[in-house]
Amino acid sequence: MTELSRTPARLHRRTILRASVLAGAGFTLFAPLGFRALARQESYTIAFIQGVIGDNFYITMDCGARAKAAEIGNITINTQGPERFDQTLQTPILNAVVQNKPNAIMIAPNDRRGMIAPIQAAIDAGIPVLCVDTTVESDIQLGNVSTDNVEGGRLAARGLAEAIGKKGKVFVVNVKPGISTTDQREEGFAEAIKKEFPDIQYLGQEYCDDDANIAAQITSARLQSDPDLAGIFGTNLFAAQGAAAALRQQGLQGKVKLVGFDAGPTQVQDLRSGATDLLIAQHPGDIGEVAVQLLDDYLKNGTKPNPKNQVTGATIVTRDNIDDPDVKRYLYVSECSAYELTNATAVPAEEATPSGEATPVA
Ligand code: T6T
Repeated sequence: MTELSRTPARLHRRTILRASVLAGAGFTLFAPLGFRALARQESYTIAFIQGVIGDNFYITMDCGARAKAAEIGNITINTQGPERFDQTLQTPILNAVVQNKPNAIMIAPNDRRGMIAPIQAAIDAGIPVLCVDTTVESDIQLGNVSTDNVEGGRLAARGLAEAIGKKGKVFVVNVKPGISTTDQREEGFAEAIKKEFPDIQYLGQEYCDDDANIAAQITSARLQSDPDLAGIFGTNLFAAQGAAAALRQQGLQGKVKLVGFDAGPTQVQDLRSGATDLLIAQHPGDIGEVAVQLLDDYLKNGTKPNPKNQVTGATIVTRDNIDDPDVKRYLYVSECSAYELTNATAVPAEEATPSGEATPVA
């Protein structure tokens, strides 16, 4: 198994240390709004706004959040999300959530710039906002918990390069410009191909708007225009699922190699059947668990996430390791009865990829 590292004991110690330093400095006087409100309250509500509903990645994250909330006790998680990955659909959902005055919001913003103003409005209304998975190009949020997506893109490049014998044409099916995570995966992929694989020609990316049907159309068109295509990287669940469907339809599964980000049920089937060669499973349940823990620390003690940017792991899934229990536990679920609390922690983002190099841990 290969993972992006996770060694958080130090992080936890730092958090505790910070809390006690603040307490010694008479911190109740200057306690943030969320904390003051909560000191007198026995239970509270966290609103979780997903990037899109019905996506196994966010379903699994929700299960992690709920499992952690149940473990801590007296926390209600209210979950909702837009029908499509679209800031014009997510903004009114966030606005309505703010009207209901939850104690905190965890959100996967649909656009790195477009969601800044709606998030600022929530903060102005006195509600702390933590970004999960995706983020905004701003410092206003309480913190960020996500996969190291640039590194994930590099891992995808290396996996695909191995699969195609380190030579030939490759192409990326991406989601939509402005989504922080998938933009970063493509950046990491492009960078690693350019730096490490001189005999691979990167043909660039096309966007599927988070729609597997469009991803299939894009892939089919590309197979027509470049019949010597060697490999494809699908940057998320729907991009990869659509690319696999196109390869199957054209009888090219196993001939044109496919690496997909995420590990939804259909992607797992595609891996088992040979339409996909490698998956990079994020740990969305861990993201949900860590997010709820960070919000609990903040609401109860006024302790802000420290550092502000924290990352959880990712696991490379192949046909050879998919039934290994340490890998299987990261395949995404469809319902929370299949989810087990991992008591996950995160690492500081800056420690996850020292000097921009890969840090996979066996
Ligand atoms: O890949 C995940 C998530 O990390 C990304 O931000 C959007 O797409 C997914 O939800 C998978 O569909």
